[in-house]
Amino acid sequence: VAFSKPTIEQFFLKACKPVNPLTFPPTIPLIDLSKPESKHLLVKACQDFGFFKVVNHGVPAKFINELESEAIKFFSSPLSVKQKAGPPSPFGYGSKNIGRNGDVGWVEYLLLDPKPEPESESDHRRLLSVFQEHPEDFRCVVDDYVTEVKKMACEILDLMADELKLEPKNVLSKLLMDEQSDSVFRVNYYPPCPEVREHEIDGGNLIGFGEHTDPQIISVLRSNNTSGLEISLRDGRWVSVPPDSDSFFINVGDSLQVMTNGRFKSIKHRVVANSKESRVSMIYFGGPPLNEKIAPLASLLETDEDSLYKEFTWFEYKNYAFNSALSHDRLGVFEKI
Ligand code: GA4
Repeated sequence: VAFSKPTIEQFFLKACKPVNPLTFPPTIPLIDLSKPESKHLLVKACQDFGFFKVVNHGVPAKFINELESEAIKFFSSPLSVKQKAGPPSPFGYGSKNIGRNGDVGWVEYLLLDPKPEPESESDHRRLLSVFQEHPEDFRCVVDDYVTEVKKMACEILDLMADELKLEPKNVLSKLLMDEQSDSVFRVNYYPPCPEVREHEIDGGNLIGFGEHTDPQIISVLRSNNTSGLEISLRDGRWVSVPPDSDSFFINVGDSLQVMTNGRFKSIKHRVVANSKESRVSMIYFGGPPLNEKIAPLASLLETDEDSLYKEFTWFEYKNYAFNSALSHDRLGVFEKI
């Protein structure tokens, strides 16, 4: 075959072919909840990214602002006061140490039970006693916020189920609505980044919260206007998510990835604390009851399509997750070979 040298024009055309501007940087999918027809976009976002932003969400600004100001009040109090609300196992105040497997981040946080059980009441009294003046007010502010955010999470799960033609329609949301639903609420405070050069990543960014996927079904995040959140694309690139305090960010958890037999992706994300401003975020992690079997929904499987995953309950998965390091590829262990 004769080798024909490309002309200089052809060479440049090829070499300078612009990268598709949609792929870099990708635009974060935007879902307008006031338009129910956006359920198609919502499912597409779960398949392509496992992540999207929600506007017209219906959560009253009053609840959001009250929670944010209570959080700032708490995190601004003396360390000795905050420590009275610790340790964060399972609920309470934590600082720098994340989980029980040696992970650290430039972060302080509160882990809260979205619906405290009578048995955990003493834990809660200890936690609330920190809010010396009005402990019950703090609980009310959390309750108001969580109720609304949970409602939104269920609405989103119902839209997904509708678009995927799942039966019954509430097959996903009923897991969060269940009395026994094992959900968590987290408030994070990332103090302004001091001039410390340990725990550095990527030449200069301090890690606030290391890379991980969320083990539950769905996570609903809201932050103030300080940047820091990054999502990982499938090719390994990290993309910074522009903060938007008026919107919510949703991500697919490991359990939803399994329930959709891998159609939806549970997204790897992290927080870098490279800012001079403090970042405050609040996340509702919607999980199923502990005894719930996490398996692909039968109606989603094509004829002859097998589950990609071994059988397990949320209790088993959660146990495994909580005994693993933050960045561990937890779902990998449950994949069929
Ligand atoms: C990530 C999602 C939630 O924040 C969380 C986290 C939990 C914790 O902070 O204790 C874990 C982490 C999260 C997954 C792996 C384990 C457990 C820290 C960690 C190293 C509350 C959750 O449910 O899982």
